[in-house]
Amino acid sequence: MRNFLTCILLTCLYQRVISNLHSEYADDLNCAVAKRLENQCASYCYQVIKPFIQITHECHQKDAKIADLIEQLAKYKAAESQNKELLEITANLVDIKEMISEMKTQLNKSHNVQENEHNTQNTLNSGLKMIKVPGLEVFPVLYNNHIAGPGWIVIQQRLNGDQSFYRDWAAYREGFGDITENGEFFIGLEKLHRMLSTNQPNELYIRMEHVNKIVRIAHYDNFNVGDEVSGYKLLSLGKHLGNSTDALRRNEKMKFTTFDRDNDAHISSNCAQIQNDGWWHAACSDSNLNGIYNDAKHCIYWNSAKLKTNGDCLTSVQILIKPKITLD
Ligand SMILES: [Ca+2]
Repeated sequence: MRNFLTCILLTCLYQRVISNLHSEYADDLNCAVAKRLENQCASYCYQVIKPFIQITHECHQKDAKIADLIEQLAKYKAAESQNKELLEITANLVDIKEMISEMKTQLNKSHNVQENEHNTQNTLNSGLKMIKVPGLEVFPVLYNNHIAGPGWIVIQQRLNGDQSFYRDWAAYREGFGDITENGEFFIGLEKLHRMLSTNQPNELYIRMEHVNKIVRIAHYDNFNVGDEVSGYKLLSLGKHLGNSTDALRRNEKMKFTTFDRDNDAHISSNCAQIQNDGWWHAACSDSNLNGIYNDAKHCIYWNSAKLKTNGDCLTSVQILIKPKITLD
């Protein structure tokens, strides 16, 4: 810029000198001298103005670039503004999602309270009721308040031999038979597992009537069964109560075995095939509540098969469960 101003100043000074020369000596100079001076002046001016012309061109280019940059900056600012709006919208969506999640939780709690109230009403009477447990659709269960008091659900019943209990794995998993007060049935291992999968322990109550009319009770205070992956393992029984022997203890921690699914501890045989049932066999069992009704060899019994006599065969069995009520 300093050079440019210097050039302008020199140009102006030169023009002034020439002008003075013209005014003072114009009459004395001839045309040739005037022409030469004019040419010299033009040449000199061009040399001085040339960089200015180049700088002017570069300035125009830079002005165009600056204009582009200003335009881009405006676009960036607009985009930044949009990003801020999107971030605010996203944050609002997260808040809304959390609110919906909280509302769902509250709704589920309310639903569970209503369900528990409904179930509590159900337990007051015997008979068939519909229940809902997590992971399964609604299904019927048989309540019985005559055998051991209110609130008990019958999970297995043998009364007359109408139903075969020598069934495969799928049948024991799903359940089978006639779920009525006078029917024979097994509720199914999957339903049993789900019903027992609560925050509180469950009791197991087995009522057994012998051929000689004697009634025995096997009562356990912490009955639990695992899922299918575990082989519906008999996880726990708890303390044994009642006037029977503790003939199920041997089966604790055992998986369920059917004639087509050998999960027992018998190395060379399938206990379900030996005893004609489906059960939590060890190698094998001291009980056979799913055995053949009124069969001389494989009748339904409780106690060691070696000690079994005809009087030990059972004419009826009811296996019941109920959530354990604690005073804690
Ligand atoms: Ca085996």
